[in-house]
Amino acid sequence: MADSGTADGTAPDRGGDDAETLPNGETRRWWKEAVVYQIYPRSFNDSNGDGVGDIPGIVEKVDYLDDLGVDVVWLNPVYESPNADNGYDVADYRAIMDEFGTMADWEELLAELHDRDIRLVMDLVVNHTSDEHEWFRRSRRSRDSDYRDWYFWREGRDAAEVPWTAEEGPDGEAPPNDWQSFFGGPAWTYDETTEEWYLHLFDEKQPDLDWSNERVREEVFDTMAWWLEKGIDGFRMDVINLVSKPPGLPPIGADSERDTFDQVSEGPRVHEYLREMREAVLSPDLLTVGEMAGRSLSLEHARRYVGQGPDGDGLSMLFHFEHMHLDRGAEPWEREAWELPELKAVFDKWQAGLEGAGWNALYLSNHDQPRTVSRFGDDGAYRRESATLLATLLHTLRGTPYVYQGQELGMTNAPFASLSEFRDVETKHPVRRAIDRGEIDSFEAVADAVRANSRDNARTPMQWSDGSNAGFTDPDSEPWIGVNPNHGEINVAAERDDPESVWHYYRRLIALRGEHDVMVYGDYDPLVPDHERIWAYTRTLGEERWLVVLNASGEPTDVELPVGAADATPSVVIANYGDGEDRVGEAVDGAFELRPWEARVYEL
Ligand code: TEU
Ligand code: CA
Repeated sequence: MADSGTADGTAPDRGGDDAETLPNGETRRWWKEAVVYQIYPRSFNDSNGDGVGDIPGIVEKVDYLDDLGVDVVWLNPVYESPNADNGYDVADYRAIMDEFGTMADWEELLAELHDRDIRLVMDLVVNHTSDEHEWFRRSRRSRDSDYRDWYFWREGRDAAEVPWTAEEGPDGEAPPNDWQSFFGGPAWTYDETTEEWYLHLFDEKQPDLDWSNERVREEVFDTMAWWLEKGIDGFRMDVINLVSKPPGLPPIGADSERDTFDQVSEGPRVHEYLREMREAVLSPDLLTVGEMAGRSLSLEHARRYVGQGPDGDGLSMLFHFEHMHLDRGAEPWEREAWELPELKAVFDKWQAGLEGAGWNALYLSNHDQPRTVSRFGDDGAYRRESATLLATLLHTLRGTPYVYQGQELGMTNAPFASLSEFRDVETKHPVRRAIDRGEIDSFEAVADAVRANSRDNARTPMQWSDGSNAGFTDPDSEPWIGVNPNHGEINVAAERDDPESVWHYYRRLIALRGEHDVMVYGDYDPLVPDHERIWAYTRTLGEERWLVVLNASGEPTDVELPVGAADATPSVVIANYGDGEDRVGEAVDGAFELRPWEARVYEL
């Protein structure tokens, strides 16, 4: 891998583009070979005992990241913010949030990471700002403010003439259209100063920027250039597929199957804006990952987002949400049943769909999602086995794996006992609203589903030790959100001492990626797609061929795989039962049995 910068925070050389081509036509890139570790700073490590994680706290753990072996850190927003949505409401793009530290702390973090060849990717949150951002403050002042058209201001509609209504706002007046905020309620808030409404797809403290205004785009690109100048290695782009609103902001309409996400994602100018961004500030040596929110992203749009040719937008990779929607209903208290073949089909579709066209970002969890092992595995009897099986999946698909803090320990969902224990707007607001409107009886009536869905599962503090507050903050301090009571068993200290732990298994997988091109670049070919328990596939690069076999169930399961192995008794690369030693010399070209949640990777 290329040198990743110097101790003074200088960016790695982005030089000319003479990237190597692999036997199957893939272009070698550092960000394809990397494993990304996502840090949610508020919940990672608190250095000063105020109960809130911070940047000096991350600096204290840089050696931890180095030991784990990750190549990149993606930092959730650390910019100045009133924290209506934990930093996703930015008040100043060029300043660090007081609670998290200073710009000098951030610079130290960058230098310490680069010193260990770990790169830093920052979150770019530019679909909206905070309502406390200077641009919005000015925009709000008068209808003829210079900043008025940086946001969406519209007059209300006559409530008697439109089918939608809102509780807030003057009598007889309805919002400009029927769009709904993703955090519940209308996507519009009435502002008395100028007697108009402004658009916010998320919280009312997150007004949407109007990207059709050229000055907005220039300001965004300048901000990006400013951070690149400081030496960062890329951006994770928050809901970047929502930045082009359809002209006229058309209502969705009553009988439609569409929701607000469908109405605003992949808008008419989104690719134009991203190509402009590419021209202005991006380069193929940066890691750029677009978050493509919603469930309606097509492969056709996806290929354009990550296309590296002149017609592509040039992003390195994207986050789609298809697997994240399998078990979730439309509301935080709604759940859907799902079967393994559906989950496999989502991955098969995206593995094949971007082949030759772009690169996948692979994730099973992040700060917006429940914990991986609780959701796709078994966080009870087979926690270790299922967490390591899911780790095997994450690292052996084609794409760049993203590990969310605590996932490397097999951290689980949390047993939130009442609505007051949640902190997230996406959980609290819609549930309160539904209770007030009589749509649900009480929190208790929907507790299981809300607990299973909530983003707060991912936001409980990182479990460093079995001590009080899990070592996240001082023993006497009050963490901003409760610590999961299972930290006595699940924590960094205990798992580092146990060679069989989830942590050690992650560490081995991460190291393996650095050693085997086939694991990174190899072609992906699914086997037994309809099998209800077994997930199996091969990866092929030139002469090299790997077989991955996963029993994604708590039952011992027989399988016969059509692998056509040249060598019937291949070697085991990695396995989650005793390192697979008991399987050496065992044939894979006939029927064989896997134990509950067993994962094996063979070199054929
Ligand atoms: O997320 C966008 C998004 O689609 C989620 O909020 C979505 O509601 C959730 O994944 C489904 O459970 C991004 C950020 O990651 C999130 O933290 C922010 O709240 C949001 O944008 C607004 O900036
Ligand atoms: Ca702190």
